[in-house]
Formats: sequence, structure tokens, C-alpha cells
Amino acid sequence: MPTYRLHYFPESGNSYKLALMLTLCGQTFEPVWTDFSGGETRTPEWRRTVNEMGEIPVLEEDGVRLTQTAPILLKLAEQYGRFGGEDSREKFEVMRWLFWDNHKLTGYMAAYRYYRTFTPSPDPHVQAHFRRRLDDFLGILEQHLRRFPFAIGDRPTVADFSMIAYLSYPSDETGYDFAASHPAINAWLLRVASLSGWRSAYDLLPGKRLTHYA
Ligand SMILES: N[C@@H](CCC(=O)N[C@@H](CS)C(=O)NCC(=O)O)C(=O)O
Repeated sequence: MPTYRLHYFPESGNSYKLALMLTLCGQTFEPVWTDFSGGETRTPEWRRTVNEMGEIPVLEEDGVRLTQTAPILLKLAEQYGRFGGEDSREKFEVMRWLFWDNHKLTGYMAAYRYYRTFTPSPDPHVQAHFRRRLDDFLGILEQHLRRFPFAIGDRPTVADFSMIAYLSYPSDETGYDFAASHPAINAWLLRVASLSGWRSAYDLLPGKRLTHYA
């Protein structure tokens, strides 16, 4: 069994993607809390020794540092033979939603939530711009999930774990009450949360939290 260390901070949905996948595959990891708001990931030393891209999360597998959640999720799916899709059509669908998530859903949700909730005095015009884009992406996802129980169809995959991550945090952080605004998304979040072994983000990612301004 490989040994894992996860460099993270608790509010990082990207870290949650990996923590959840490892947990659902029956793996444990050593949590390495990182002082994101204190600027640790912006120091030349951290970028030289941990991640040249300056991003959290970093997953160390037997001492080898891996970054970018999408390829890491695909690698873990391959390694543990779970949540990767069963045939070439499903694998293509997994990639399709992973790319969409990285560019659109996670890309905007992470920025919106951080700006809205963890930044003092956010500019309302900037916040409204993020919100408009996000409303559009959530509408697209809502339509899709009215037709399918999971991202690629009948089976849960890493595409679901990638897309649920930022939507799973408390509504006072995300600014959305999905039960009221997006019932299909809400039902899908509950469906993923009922998978055996599922744990919430703040359960899997302990430690000092960011200041909550909203
Ligand atoms: N595409 C990357 C995104 C990682 C990412 O943006 N992480 C955030 C924290 S959750 C970060 O470190 N941001 C630093 C920055 O944008 O400068 C992944 O999937 O790993």
C-alpha cells in the first residue's frame, strides 16, 4: 500500500476532491496543513520545494509529489480500479466533465466563495460578475442532473467527486441554498454523500480555518 501525505488547507475544495477519493478507496493520508492565507504557497521556498505551480493541493505518494487534481483523480481511479468509468465512452465522459469542472464550475465557485466569504470588503461588482457566471454553470449542471443520477450516467466517478467538492461546503460559505434553488444538484449531493465511507470536507481536512467575513 502506498503512503500518502496531503498538503492542504480546510477550505480547499480541491484538497477535498483528493481526500474524498482516497477515503472512498479505503486509503488514509497524513494531513499537512498549509498556511494558505498567511502566504506560505507564495513563498519562493515553498514553490521550489513543494509545488512550482504555487497551488494547493499537493499529494505525496511514497514521497513523489503530485499536483493537479484531475490527473491525480484519474491515476487513483486506475490504481484502485474504482470510479474511473468502465469503458471508453464512460472514460471520455469522465474527462469531459473533469475539464468542464476545472475550467468552469470549480474555477468560478472557488473564486466566488473565496472572494465572497473569506475576503474583507469584496467589490460588489466583481462579486456579481462571478455570481452571474456561476448561476449559468449551475443551471447547466442542474439540467444535466435532471436526466442522470451521476455525471456520466448511472455510476459515480471521479467527475462527481471533482464537481461536488466546492458545492459541499456550508451554504453560508457558498452563498447558495441548493435545496431551494437547484433541487437536482441537491439530490445529487445527497446521493454522493450516501456512498459508503463518505466524509465531509471539514471532517477530512482539520485544522485552523480562514477568517469568515460574510
Ligand atoms: N487546477 C488545480 C487548481 C488548484 C488551485 O487553484 N488551488 C488553489 C487552492 S484550493 C490555489 O492554490 N490557488 C492559488 C492561486 O490561485 O494563486 C487543481 O485541480 O489542483
